[in-house]
Amino acid sequence: MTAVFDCVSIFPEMFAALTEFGVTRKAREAGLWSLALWNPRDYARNAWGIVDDRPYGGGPGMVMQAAPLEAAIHAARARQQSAGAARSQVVYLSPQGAPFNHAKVMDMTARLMAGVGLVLLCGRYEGVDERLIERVVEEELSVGDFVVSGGELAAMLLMDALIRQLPGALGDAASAAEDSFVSGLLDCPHYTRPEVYAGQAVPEVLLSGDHARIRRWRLKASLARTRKRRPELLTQRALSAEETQLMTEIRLEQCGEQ
Ligand code: 9WO
Repeated sequence: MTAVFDCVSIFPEMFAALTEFGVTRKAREAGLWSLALWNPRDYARNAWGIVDDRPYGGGPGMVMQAAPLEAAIHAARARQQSAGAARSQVVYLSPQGAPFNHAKVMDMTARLMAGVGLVLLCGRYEGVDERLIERVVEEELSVGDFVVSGGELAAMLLMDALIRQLPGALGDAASAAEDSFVSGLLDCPHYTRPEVYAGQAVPEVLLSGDHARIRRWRLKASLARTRKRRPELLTQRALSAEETQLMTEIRLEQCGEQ
């Protein structure tokens, strides 16, 4: 089943970043996902395609009006039905949303594969009239604690994360199941040729051909990195007996460094 995406945006050309490049382009060409774009300007009831107005209560900037957005979302939902979606879910990307993380990626991918189309609403200016959000938005999501110029980059980031999970999206060599965060840990360092670069050698174990030792070294490197950079990930996750032993080694080694 094709994953069905629709985006509502005043800058539909931005989505070429997904449709024209890399893994996401190949996956679309293979029919794993489809995308249609809906410009609220085409649904404005004025001759100039104006879809924003001044905020009630005053202040700087402009707010996107509800009506043209609702009309564009309505058109998107209709397209999703004809593309084979059983139902649609409308998501608004904003810094006020719930955190988008790996658990959400897996959840939303499962829903896409079960035939739930995603309509992504991309705001611009200072945001969207709250009444539109109350009427049609089922989920508000944030991709990080920062503000950018509009919701498009966040929508593309979300879509990319879901698309690479679709079966067949990554080649045989790569697998989304091997990704960082599937294990709940940060990824280990990677090396390729040459063996010595700028006087720095590749860790000897990676040249040994001893797959058991290599696996253990990588797991230890992942644990050490996670402990150093994202310790909260370790408190949210149980450790196996092997991981507990590696953590003990890491603590002893890092005490020696200080
Ligand atoms: C613009 C602005 C201008 C003057 C004064 C205050 C202002 N606030 C904003 C603003 O927050 N604009 C947002 C732009 C409105 C919603 C769409 N935009 C957006 C989405 N920026 N960043 C996101 C986003 C989405 C998901 N995850 C992280 C950030």
